[in-house]
Amino acid sequence: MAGEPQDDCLFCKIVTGEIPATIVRETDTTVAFRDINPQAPTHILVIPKAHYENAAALAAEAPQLAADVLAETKAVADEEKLDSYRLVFNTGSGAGQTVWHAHAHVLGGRGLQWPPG
Ligand code: D5M
Repeated sequence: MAGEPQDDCLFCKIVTGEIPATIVRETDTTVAFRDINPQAPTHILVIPKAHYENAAALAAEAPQLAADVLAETKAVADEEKLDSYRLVFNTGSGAGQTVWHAHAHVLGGRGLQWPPG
């Protein structure tokens, strides 16, 4: 069922604490933690606790939860004192998505090029 935890999902296991992560913020519906392979001085992932395979599924099936994730990206940016930052939702393997649990990348702390690759 939509939103149910998946046994084989890495980020569901971070939500339950089964896999450790450096958690920086948590709300009733979201968790934010440092990316294990940072691409910028600040690189934090914000995820919904409920399992949706990517941003498209999250937006379609749980729009309020998508809004919660977006609000938490702003809270993370404030805590990290980022004036400028980039939000990335890799959606689909062709866009580089490798973990099939919706997540927003919050990237900042250095100049960022545009367009992205
Ligand atoms: O991004 C998936 C991201 O997830 C990628 O930047 C690495 C990160 N990752 C993978 N495993 C972990 C753990 N265990 N902790 C923290 N971060 C992790 P994607 O957009 O799917 O390519």
